[in-house]
Amino acid sequence: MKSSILFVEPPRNFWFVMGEYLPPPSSLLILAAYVEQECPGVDIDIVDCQADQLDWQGLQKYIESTHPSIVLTSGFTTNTYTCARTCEIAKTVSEDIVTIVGGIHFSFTPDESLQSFPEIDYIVRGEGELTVVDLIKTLENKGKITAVQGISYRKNDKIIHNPARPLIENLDTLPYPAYHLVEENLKRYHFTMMAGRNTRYMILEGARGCEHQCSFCTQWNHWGSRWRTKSAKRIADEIEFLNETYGGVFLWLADDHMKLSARGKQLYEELKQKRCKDDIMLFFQTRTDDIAHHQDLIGKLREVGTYWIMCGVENDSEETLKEYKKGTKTSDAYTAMNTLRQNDIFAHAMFVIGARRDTHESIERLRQFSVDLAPDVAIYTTLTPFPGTVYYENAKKNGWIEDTNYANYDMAHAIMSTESLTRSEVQEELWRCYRAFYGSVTKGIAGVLSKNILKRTMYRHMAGQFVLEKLRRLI
Ligand code: B12
Ligand code: SF4
Repeated sequence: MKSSILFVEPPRNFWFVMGEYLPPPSSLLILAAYVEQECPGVDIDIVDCQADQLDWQGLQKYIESTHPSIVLTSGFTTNTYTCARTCEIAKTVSEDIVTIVGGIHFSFTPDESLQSFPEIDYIVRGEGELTVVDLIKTLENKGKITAVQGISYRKNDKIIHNPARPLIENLDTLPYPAYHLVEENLKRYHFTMMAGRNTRYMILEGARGCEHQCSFCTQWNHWGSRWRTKSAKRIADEIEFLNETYGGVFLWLADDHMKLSARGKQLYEELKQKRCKDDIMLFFQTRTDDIAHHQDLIGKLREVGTYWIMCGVENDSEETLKEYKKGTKTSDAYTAMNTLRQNDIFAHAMFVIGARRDTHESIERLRQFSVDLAPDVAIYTTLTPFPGTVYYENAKKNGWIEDTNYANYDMAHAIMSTESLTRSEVQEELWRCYRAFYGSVTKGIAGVLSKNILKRTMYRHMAGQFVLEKLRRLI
């Protein structure tokens, strides 16, 4: 019998730091497109509980009324419990519904997750496309589950991990994300603080993984320490498709690392030929050294719609950067921020506090550094031991993890103390960081009165009671 498949984006808490937004469920759209291509005849549906404003009860009713044979969901660490609850609800509706989860968190915790959540039938580890199609077909044909590479599951109360599946070599073979399955929600997706309430927000993917190995990051490990990219032509075509077919304007490139060195020039050449370059607002993230070493490309990418770039500056201390295995220098951060500003691109810097040797004084130095660096947007985060990171292994071994509630692994909650600061002091330091950057009277007034409407919106959001007050309440 043909399967009917339901991809579920469950009800979730949003990340209050970045204000009001509603993202398209990108991981599910990317997977669904491949399933649709490879499993003709299979009935595929996506329910996005955020966009449809469904709570848990609403989701249950939806599953009851649609009778899927397989329910699939995706999440990273902070979303662990919402994924488990989705599977639990599916099993409440019918024990016969097969539940499948995937994504970074479950890939790194298959034993723990299968033990903690009996409602999960299968975990797809690592890259999802080939594995999930293989699993769906095997379930349909009552084939051998033991032969499906890349999955973990329970059998007779034992947890089985089938061997890993090799990665896809040519990412151009993947279809465009299946936005047609959520077409009625497209008008609802937005990221107010970054692009305005009425600007259509879509996510696409140009590359997977990273060749660097930062100790707090899951991404290089999840993607086998490799950086694979689609061709520049394919990325430009995908951007054009999303813009012309669906009116996508604020386009977020999900790539872990943009790697201008490898494809910045080619992407410029490709986008230069597209009409949509004047309509799009392209966002991507890259390293400070990538910008510092390719300053010439930044102006060019601005010409073809690049509008906002996020960089992991992380810290001012060269020693801490070494501990994080970041491989960048503070001088790269200055060059990167200056280059972005000179080219009229929103300069977004990420900082991390809470390293083992952090003290009140070292965090104060980081605050001063970040103010001096003067990005347009500064986001401060707490060092979070995500499963799959080198930091997690160290922290677990040394007993540093004080909060094991994954819902708090959102980089805004302090999870660990440092050698000299308690967890609550780290939390307070985080609040001080935001207060120093956004709360200063002169800066705040300049921001709130800025000619740039988005800068105004952002400063109102950050400096207004909302973010600072919420962060204060976490102390
Ligand atoms: C876009 C994005 C967002 C968007 C929303 C994304 C969304 N659709 O919900 C926004 C900006 C809102 C966001 C918010 C946050 N994000 Co975010 N985000 C991303 C980003 C850049 C891209 C996500 C994406 O579409 N990836 C592309 C897909 C295809 O990759 P994938 O999810 O890994 O999926 C593949 C496999 O893992 C597998 N798979 C995945 N799910 C499933 C499910 C099934 C059933 C199967 C079979 C397979 C499978 O198959 C897929 C294809 O091969 C990622 C980084 C990244 N490159 O992934 C960070 C990332 C996921 N975010 C992260 C974090 C920490 C957050 C926040 C907590 C805080 C923050 N600092 O931003 C908040 C949390 C919000 C919330 N409560 O959910 C971290 C997660 C770390 C971790 N290990 O938990 C990441 C990895 C960034 C990073 N470098 O650290 N995020
Ligand atoms: S933090 Fe950035 S540079 Fe470091 S490994 Fe992760 S994706 Fe790569």
